[in-house]
Amino acid sequence: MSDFLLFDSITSATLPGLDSENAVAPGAVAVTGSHGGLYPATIASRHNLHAAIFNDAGIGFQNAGVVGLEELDKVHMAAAAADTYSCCIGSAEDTLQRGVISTANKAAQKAGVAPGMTVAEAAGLLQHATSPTAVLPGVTENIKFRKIDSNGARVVLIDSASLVNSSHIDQWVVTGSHGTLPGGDPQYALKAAAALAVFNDAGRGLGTNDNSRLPALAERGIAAVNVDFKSAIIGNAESSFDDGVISAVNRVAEHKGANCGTGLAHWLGTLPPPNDYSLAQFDEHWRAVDTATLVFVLDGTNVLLIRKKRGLGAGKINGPGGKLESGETPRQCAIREVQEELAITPADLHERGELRFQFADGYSIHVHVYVAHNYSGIPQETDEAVPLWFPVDEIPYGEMWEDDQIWLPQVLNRCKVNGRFIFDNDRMLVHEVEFK
Ligand code: 6OG
Repeated sequence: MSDFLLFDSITSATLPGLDSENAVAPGAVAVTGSHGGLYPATIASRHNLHAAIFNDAGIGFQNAGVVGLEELDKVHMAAAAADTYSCCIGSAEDTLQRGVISTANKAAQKAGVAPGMTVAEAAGLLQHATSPTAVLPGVTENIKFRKIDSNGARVVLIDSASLVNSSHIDQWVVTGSHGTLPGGDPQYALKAAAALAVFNDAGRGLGTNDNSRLPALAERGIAAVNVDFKSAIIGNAESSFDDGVISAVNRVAEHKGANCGTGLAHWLGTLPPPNDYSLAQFDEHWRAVDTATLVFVLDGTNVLLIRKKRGLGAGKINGPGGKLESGETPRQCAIREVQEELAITPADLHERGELRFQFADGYSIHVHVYVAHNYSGIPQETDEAVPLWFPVDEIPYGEMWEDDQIWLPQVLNRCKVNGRFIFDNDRMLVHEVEFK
């Protein structure tokens, strides 16, 4: 039993009394496997620890492995860091047993902590350090997105791997975290089955090879690489993406052409982009491959649909409509398509919103929806479609695209729809729909 609180990662500091920002742990000295950057230091402060010991992660680019210690001096919290070559980053136990101090902040120095001292000795001294006088302001942990120009791939940038969640399945995830397994346990390599993951090599100290996330992720089929701690700021995913140079690769990444010494962003730009199942991709940069229309002709309580003979969704029941021709407005396209597919001309045409569809294979279509309250002519079968009338409360949704049941009832009820959908072939994966 140790007198100290041991956290393989300070991000999982959830001991009783320590799991809320207002909790007080008087005299509690934490020995952690985390690097001593800003985010871990802030968490230590906000859990009201008395003092803390981190791993210096090789100190690295812009001293990122120990900048948190200086920050903690602002609130007079004593903190020190162990030399990454003396113990395994990510293991609190090993840090306590084998760690040797490389860096101590002013408050820790006042308590007698000095470089060269064992972590065990330093932790004992820190119990008698003066108490912090305040708590550091919270840092908002960053999750950002980047698009790579050369292949259109979307990259998720997450400063701390502890924030990876199920929304990152199949994504490319660049983290600022060290590439060692917290607690040496392979199940903590990554919290979601990303398609690709990036870590910081944190100085390549002890445990880097034995306790690496990279082989653990290869077992799960996930391509993973580390970036050199001298090229990128540990704890900062943006820095890894912008400046990181690859320093270690797992076998899945190697198959995908990853090489030590290559810039991370350059390598990512050579890969086919991942499937993107996140609605965040419908941002101002999203452009559909095709623009198209859908028209629902109403006659009293009946709606005119078609059995589609060709084109996208052939065999399904849908409204008439189709892709815009060059120079055409959506309204002109809507009228022309109904004329071509059913030999009638729709009238009293009302715009009823827009639908954006992204398919997993990269195809996308932006559809303008119309309702027509009148028409001239008699609907006829053509090369493209078979006309079918249905009462509006008996629409055969089972034979239609999966999204229709979500928005068509409201559209026929005079609402305007704004919808975003991600499809994998015929299967709707994600959707978001608003009505006005
Ligand atoms: P042509 O291949 O006929 O243009 N469309 C969809 N309609 C619904 N209701 N749901 C979808 O979910 C759709 N994707 C495409 C728009 C394509 C036609 O197919 C419609 C156009 O009317 C994925 O030229």
